[in-house]
Amino acid sequence: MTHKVDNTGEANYTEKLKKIAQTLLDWQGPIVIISHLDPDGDALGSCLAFKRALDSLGKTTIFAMGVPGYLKFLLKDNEHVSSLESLPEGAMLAVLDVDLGRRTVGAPLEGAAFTLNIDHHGSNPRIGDLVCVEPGKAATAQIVKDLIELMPVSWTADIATPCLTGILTDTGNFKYTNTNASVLKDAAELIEHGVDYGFLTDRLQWREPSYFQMLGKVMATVEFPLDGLVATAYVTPEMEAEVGSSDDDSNDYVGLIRYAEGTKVAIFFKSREDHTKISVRTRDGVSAQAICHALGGGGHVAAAGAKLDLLLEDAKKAVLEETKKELSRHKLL
Ligand SMILES: [Mn+2]
Repeated sequence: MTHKVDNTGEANYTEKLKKIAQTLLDWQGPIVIISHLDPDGDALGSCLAFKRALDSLGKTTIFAMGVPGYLKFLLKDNEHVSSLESLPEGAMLAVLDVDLGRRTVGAPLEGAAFTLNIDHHGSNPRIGDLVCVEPGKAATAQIVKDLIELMPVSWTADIATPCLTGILTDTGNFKYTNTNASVLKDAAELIEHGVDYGFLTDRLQWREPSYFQMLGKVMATVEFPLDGLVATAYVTPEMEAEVGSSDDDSNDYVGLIRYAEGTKVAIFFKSREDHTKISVRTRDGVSAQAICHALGGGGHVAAAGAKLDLLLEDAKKAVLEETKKELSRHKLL
């Protein structure tokens, strides 16, 4: 991979996107499209809209992602491969919704003739030949929409649907505080491009019946430590084995417990054999990013995550310690 850092900045977002659009239009080789570990609706939606737009221009694209079951309905046959062993000769590598770092999956970064990175995470280190990071956007799919509009692409429902999926996912169906007028305007325009909105929002909520059995078990673990300012819940492999539930990150338990009245921080622990993953949600300026960054993870102010090389009980202690610091910083404790 190239270790070039794109220092041209975000001074002019549209100029940067125009440069990306022209580079894509001029590119004659294959374009490999990948995203992050545990892909969500924005990872898939951004990549798929980007791919379909480029395909409509006659470009050769390869989309590599291990798509979780609940999102597979968005894909057509033979539209993706789960992963690539190596990049084809002369390929551009397009990395969406994540930086060119350790959480990138789908294909190796080595051997790319050119690297393109489009993302909305402020913590992105801007590595790559051409990088557009716009933290002001609620979803990478919004950036992809702006990019598509700078290319001679005719919008279709097939392109607009995954694009809107990314926006829906990263705004929690327009519930999170990152929902603003530009998000709703982009969504409205995508619906005008033919998205079957009623179908899409319904279908995106479908979960396997085992999810609802697991929900009961997870909710039985809820606790409210640190003077009730924090809501926690967890899942263990034993609980999953009992209901035969799959681990595909579709289970937004943290999104449910974050609505416990009086809480500023919600933390969900996913216990694994030799590590624990956490998802953190916050409100009122308390930073999930600060909590997770201190633990080796990252994300946004209101939503972040980390992977800790600790078992559940030790992970709980470590995370609550960082949470306590962050709450103290805001004079809430
Ligand atoms: Mn995203």
